[in-house]
Amino acid sequence: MSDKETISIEDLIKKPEAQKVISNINQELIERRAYAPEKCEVFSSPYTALREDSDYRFSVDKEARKALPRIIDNKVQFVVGLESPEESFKESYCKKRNIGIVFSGGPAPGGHNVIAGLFDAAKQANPETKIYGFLLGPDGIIENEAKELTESLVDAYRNLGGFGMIKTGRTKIDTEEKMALSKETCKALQLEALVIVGGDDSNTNAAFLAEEMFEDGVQVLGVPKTIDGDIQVRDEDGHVLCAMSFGFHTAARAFANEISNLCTDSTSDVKYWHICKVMGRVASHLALEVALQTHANITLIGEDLADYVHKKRIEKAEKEGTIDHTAYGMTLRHLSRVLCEGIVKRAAVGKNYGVIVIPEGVLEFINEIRVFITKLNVIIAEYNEMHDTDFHSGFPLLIDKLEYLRKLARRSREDSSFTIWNTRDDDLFDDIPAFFREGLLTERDSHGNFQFSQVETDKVIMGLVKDYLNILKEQGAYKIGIEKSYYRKTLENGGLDPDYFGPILFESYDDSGFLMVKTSVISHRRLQQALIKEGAIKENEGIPGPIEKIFKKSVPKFKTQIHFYGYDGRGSDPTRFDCTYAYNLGLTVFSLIANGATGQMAAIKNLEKGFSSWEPIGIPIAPLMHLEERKGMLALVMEKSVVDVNSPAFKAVKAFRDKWLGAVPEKDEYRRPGPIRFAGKSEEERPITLVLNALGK
Ligand code: FBP
Repeated sequence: MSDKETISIEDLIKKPEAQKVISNINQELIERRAYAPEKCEVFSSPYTALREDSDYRFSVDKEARKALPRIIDNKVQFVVGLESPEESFKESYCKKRNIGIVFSGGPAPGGHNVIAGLFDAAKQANPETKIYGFLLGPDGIIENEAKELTESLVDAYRNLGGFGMIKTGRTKIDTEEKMALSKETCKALQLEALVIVGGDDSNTNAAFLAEEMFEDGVQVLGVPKTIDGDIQVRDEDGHVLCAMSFGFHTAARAFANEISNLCTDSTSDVKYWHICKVMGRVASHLALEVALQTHANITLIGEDLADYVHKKRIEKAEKEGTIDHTAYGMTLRHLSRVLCEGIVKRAAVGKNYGVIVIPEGVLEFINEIRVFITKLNVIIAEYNEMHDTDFHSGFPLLIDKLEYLRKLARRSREDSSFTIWNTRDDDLFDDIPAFFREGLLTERDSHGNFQFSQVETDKVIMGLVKDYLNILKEQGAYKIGIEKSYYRKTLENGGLDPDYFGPILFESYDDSGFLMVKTSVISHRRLQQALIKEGAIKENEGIPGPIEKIFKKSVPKFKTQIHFYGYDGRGSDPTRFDCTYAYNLGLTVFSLIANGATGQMAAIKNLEKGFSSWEPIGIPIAPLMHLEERKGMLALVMEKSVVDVNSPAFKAVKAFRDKWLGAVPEKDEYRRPGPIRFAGKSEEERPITLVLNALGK
């Protein structure tokens, strides 16, 4: 095409076809916005009521009873449909209300549907009802930064990921001043109810606000949100009330899609180990689901490492009449050995590549690291309390922070009652690579949590793995197995007799598919010596070309590519499961509000079963609280749920460990979940973890 025939860019972008492809309103967006999630059966009734069920029992922490007396005796409530209630009920159900809603903590796919469900139910009950969205998380409540949510705004975000409509933040309403300001905001907006969509810390906040505003008549409700999947509620008798928070399925599916693509690339390019760190601040639920979705070669589960018991050490200690505390839980060194074992086994069948999934919070489950994190949490919190500047402003550089720790270690030598940081701690800390020390000293979030996403966990673990693989290489234990047919062909093509050289070169020159070069042959020189010793070549004679080729092929290079899956999956558009789940949570929360509940968390019981079995409920938050270390002190927080190593889902992953490692000549057993599809039959119904846990009961 000549220049004269080219149309100007201005004219090009005016063309309707060009506008269509450039527009940010694409077909996927149109379909998502138009999709109406199914409603649980109870919501087909014009009204809903709450039925209390005292059969679900909780063991209540006495501190929680003391701190939350007004809501501690709340019961589990089931939402039930009502066709034609009394007039007085209708009046109170349908009265005009002002309701506030806030997102708190990290984004989770489905959040906009919680708003949409609440909005639809509230407007259906009374079109005059106003829903206010607090901006930028709890700060919006404290500073009264809110906007009234309109139909067009809600419609623009239906079934879409992120928390873009009102944004989010991590501030905790944890001081009298912040609490007073929050109360003022609720008063100024004449709120009847406040909905907090958040994780364990945010639901903890919801409980304290519910208690505080009980007398003012402001109802406060929580909604279980977090991609980490660590809000799972059971009662004391093990009945599952909330199997999973919303957002988990989407994030896991997004990570799994990416990781399964790496499995494909890895088996094609056959030169990299892909190291995939996946989010989940502490619990390894996401890693577990990714393992089930992808069958990656190795998946670490933090809770499993903590559960490890070194039997030999225990037996030895028993014989000596002592207790070996170090025998419980896996050390970082041991973990690196376990990984190396898998890598070496795959290499032996010619697979010097693969995919490893590492949960973001895995270090929390490694004893020695956990101790450092806890100690440093206390040190940082104490410093912040005693000084005008916070620890990180006081010591902006690593070198200053280390000097402060050294000072503490010196103090421990002079004062035996000072035990938080002693010389041994300081020495052990010194042995850790600088980047990791910096990571461990990183700023805590507003809830006092250690920020695992800021630490290069993978680098720490893989550093140790690389070091040990080098040792194994020197010992001749880490080698790439050579396919026997390839070996034969190479030697025959070079005019050499494979059966003559085979026993000289290989560990056992039998009929197996893969041959391992002898462990003693660890270098070119050693190979030459072995050939001379066996009379295959003369002194000073070079190594025959085909033998050299085979030897080179057997020497592994350990090459890695590091990936982090977190923010990307967190920002994905929700799966159909999360769209439906979150929308029904929104409907549930309105039902709780309209029926006067407070201090409850909306949930859907039977999430692990088919949609027709889903039951919207309210779970009392206060009885779920227990004491946990935060900012160096014990604080009441909602209990996080970690992976249960006795759960069917975990046991399934364990049972398939060897198979998925794929240390066999055959093809790897990878599973391809495919991308998140919103429509169509191929979209799976719910997380595999839930399916297996339900089937295993
Ligand atoms: P929530 O518990 O608030 O849902 O956040 C979870 C999470 O996505 C973790 O997986 C991750 O460790 C953390 O947030 C990252 O925090 P940030 O967004 O502050 O970097």
